[in-house]
Amino acid sequence: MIKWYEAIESAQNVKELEELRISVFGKKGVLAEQFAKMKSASNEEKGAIAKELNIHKAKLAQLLNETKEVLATKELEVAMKAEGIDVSLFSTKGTCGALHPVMETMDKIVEYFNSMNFAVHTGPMIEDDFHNFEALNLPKYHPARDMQDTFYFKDEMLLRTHTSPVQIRTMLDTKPPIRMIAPGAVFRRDYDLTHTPMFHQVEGLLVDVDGKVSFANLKYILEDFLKYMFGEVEVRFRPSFFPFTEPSAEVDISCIFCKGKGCRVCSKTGWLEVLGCGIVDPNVFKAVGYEDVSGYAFGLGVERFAMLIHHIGDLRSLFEGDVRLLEQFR
Ligand code: 2NM
Repeated sequence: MIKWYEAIESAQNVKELEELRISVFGKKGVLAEQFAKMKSASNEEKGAIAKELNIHKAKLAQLLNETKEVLATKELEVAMKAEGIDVSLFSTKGTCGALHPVMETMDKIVEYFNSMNFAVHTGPMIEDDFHNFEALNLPKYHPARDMQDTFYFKDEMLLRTHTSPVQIRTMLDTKPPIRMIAPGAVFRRDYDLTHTPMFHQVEGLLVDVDGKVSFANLKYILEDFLKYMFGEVEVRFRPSFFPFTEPSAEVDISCIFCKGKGCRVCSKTGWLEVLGCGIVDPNVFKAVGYEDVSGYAFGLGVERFAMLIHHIGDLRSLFEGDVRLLEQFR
């Protein structure tokens, strides 16, 4: 019997111990065997053997339980060390999102015009013909409508091709004076190296009630804005045409890559086109019922600004949703 005590005491793990338990207490175990032998003993001996065996039985059971507790605790500790998480450990590399460069650029543009007391207005992306075209001095069959390729639904509903319908809605809702910008997504049927069917614009509108809002006012704020966005650049205004403004201009900055010397980005011209603007056409004010007012308006593409600011060569990389682009802007 002594050897079983020793075996239990020297067991290395719970599994080994369980095998020993079966060898001692099992149906064909040592105790069962000893109790069976007892049957052939004399009646006088039986009592003494039974007493001794029962003492062994109780002692072995206690030893098994105690040993099991010790071994199980040891095994748990080992498992916890191996599988556990050290919550006090500092993380060296984590995954983390980032603000998309287009949105970051939009925020910076909005921040500038907020500082100049322009309110932010938004409106629906699904628009009707009146707000997107008619009120903007683009009557049906006007050749200028060909300037945009439009996504149409039925019943003259469409995806807005610019954020100007927000200006129209704001003018219809509120009395002048107005100082507002409309940032948001716009949609055109166009897809190539420099065009995506969805992109973002910020358009601005200022309307005043007395005196004339001048082109000089417009020129001042846009020059100030472009220097805020791009640093010390030259700004030039080129006469242009938009149905909703008269006179109209396109605005260039001196190339921020070659400082105006001429390079691939500016097609050797030394200039980068960044804005469109003008004095609001009287027909636009007529469409919203405004009288005796004057104003200026402007519009820009946010993706183009983001690409210039961050030296992003391919417009489409802004729309692929690849985290490797965003990781560079964390
Ligand atoms: C541009 C260029 C010039 C413009 C005009 C208006 C409105 F609604 F007031 F007539 N909103 N935006 C405008 C003018 C937009 O984007 C290149």
